[in-house]
Amino acid sequence: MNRVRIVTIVLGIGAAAGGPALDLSPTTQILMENGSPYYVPATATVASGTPIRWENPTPTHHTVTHSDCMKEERPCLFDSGTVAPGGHFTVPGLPAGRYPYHCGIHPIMRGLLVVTDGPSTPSQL
Ligand SMILES: [Cu+2]
Repeated sequence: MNRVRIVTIVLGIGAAAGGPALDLSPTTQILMENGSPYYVPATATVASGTPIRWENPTPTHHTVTHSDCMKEERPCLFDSGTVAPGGHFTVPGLPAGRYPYHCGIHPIMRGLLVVTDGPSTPSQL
């Protein structure tokens, strides 16, 4: 009986910490870093409709801001606002296209999101 109780507790901790059970979704993850290349991977390729999630494990505030949208006369499709240390920002999925983005606080931080047609396109080969 004690063993059963211990297993239950361990599983509970895993779920609360956001363990592997939450990673089953096809969300693409991009990490922010304080050094080059700043966004990892700097160029991420995802299928349209796949959510993209940026994680900020750094001790610094950052943003994920769609670039060049104003001058190309198309709407800016995402702007995270300030993402605090330990925070994250998720875009629920985008139409196919190329989306350069940057950090509004540190303009040297630049990344590129390439969204391909169709859900079956491999994201990494
Ligand atoms: Cu930044």
